[in-house]
Amino acid sequence: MPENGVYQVLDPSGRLREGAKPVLDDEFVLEGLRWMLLSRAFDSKATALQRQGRFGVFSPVIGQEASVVGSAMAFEPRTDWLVPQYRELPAYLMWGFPLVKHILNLSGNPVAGRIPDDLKMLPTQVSLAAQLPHAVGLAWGLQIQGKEGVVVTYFGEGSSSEGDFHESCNLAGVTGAPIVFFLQNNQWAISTPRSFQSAARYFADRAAGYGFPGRVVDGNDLLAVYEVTKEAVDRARRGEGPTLIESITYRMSFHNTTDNPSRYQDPKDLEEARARDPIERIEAYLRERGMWSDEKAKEYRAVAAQEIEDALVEAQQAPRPEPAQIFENVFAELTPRQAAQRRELLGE
Ligand SMILES: Cc1ncc(C[n+]2csc(CCOP(=O)(O)OP(=O)(O)O)c2C)c(N)n1
Repeated sequence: MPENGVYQVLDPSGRLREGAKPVLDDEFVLEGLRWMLLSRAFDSKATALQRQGRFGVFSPVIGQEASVVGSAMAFEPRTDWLVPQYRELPAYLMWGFPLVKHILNLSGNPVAGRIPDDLKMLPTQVSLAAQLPHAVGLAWGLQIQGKEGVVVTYFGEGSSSEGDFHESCNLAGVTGAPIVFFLQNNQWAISTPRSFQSAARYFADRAAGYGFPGRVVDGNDLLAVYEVTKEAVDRARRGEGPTLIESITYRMSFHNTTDNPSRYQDPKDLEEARARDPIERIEAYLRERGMWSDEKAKEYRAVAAQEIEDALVEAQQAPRPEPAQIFENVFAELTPRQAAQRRELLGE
């Protein structure tokens, strides 16, 4: 159901758009909503802990939960690779990264960020778009080795102005690598608005220049995001190459905990975005189908809060890291300069 070229299944009030037939069964949608609620609850708790000085800087997902969860649901974490940016917490969890490790990492534990060897995901990437060449290399490597698996890489519309984006899409197009480029257009790159990022009508239109399809989806519509991503995953699995998905959403909170959007954001925009809240939309849809109620909403929120509480307690009991562990998991072998720094730290 394209709405001005933007694929939608649900309208902002959660009603099925005319002619739309959802492909996800209710249990699967409920599971998606569970992840979305966990993500929202974690962002709120983590913000409080950051303000108390217990967590370091982080970027919340608030407003983008359908975009992250709906897309992640279309992959198979046992065979597919996740190459994230830094605003996709529910996807890390869906791939199996433990919440307790995420908490430890936010608390400054340098060892906790190590990705367990059995998970097919790369660490978060703060240097914008630097994950994209790695993602393409990974996908091309799978293709060359004849291994199963599709790669998904997440990035923002701001990151798509980096040269790495162009080079990665170009190489992926030429090689036909099994990859889904998932661009989250949340309208902001810190304080830079979308209009300053590109004169193109849609970021997804750029895909034509690389020789593969681009799709535009309402990123606040869980069902639409899932469908569009699933199609792209299926294409890649069939060996038909990459897809660029532009998921149109809105960053409903600060860029990260050091940012104050009231200095540059029109409050009306935020108000409008709140009326399109992805969680309320999918709750309304499920309610209409008799699958959601005030009691269920309370129950799911309580379960999410408990899961976070349990992970926080477990994190508190974890052994404190040793200062020299900051040198671990950076390079296989320390550079001479790092080795010297390590000796200095240890007083050797
Ligand atoms: C190469 C590089 N340049 C600049 C920055 C500083 N920076 C961090 S986040 C950010 C905005 C990113 O916007 P976008 O890609 O749209 O993702 P979002 O944070 O909105 O999810 C910038 C400019 C950086 N981290 N890396």
